[in-house]
Amino acid sequence: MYTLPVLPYAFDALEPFIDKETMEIHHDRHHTAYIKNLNDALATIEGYTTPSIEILLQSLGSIPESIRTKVRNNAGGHYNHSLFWTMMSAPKGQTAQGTLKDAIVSSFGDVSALQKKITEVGLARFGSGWVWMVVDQKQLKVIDTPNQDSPVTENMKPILCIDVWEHAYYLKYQNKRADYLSAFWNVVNWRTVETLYETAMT
Ligand code: MN3
Repeated sequence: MYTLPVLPYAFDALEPFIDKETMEIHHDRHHTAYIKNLNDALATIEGYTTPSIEILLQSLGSIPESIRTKVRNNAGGHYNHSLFWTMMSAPKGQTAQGTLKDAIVSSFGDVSALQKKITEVGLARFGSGWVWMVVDQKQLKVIDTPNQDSPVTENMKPILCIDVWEHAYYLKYQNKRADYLSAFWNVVNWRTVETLYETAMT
């Protein structure tokens, strides 16, 4: 059984950039629904013991075909949102530091060039999905995925993610995904991103 992680801050902690109502609905209803659907689907496999969510996402081929799409969508939904909550924190004017900053400079030029690239990729994602910074073969890359697909399935290591489904921003930003993406940089928890980077490189 997979369970809903506790949000590591209050629903209103990200105001005014991400509003309280969006956070409450997104965490308590959307994320809860992915977990329920995932548990329900896996409960139909007799004697199945749930592995870590990462292992599940890397072994979707072993899931019975009749429920594989449901498991893929909802396991991705659970993993992606669990990571996304840790990606944000109350606005404190943080920026990237240390070995992560050095890697960003060498891969993208500087932090603002990285942010511009992530924004472009996030805007170009047609329909629902995610934009990511991942470590792939020890290299930093910016990628996007459709729906709830997760880079973990492709053995990449996500270190930063932004949900670009409309449910992540519609109440406050309506159709203006660009404004949401620009506001997001105020609430990035760069300390989390740095820790994920260091772990991914070891
Ligand atoms: Mn979402």
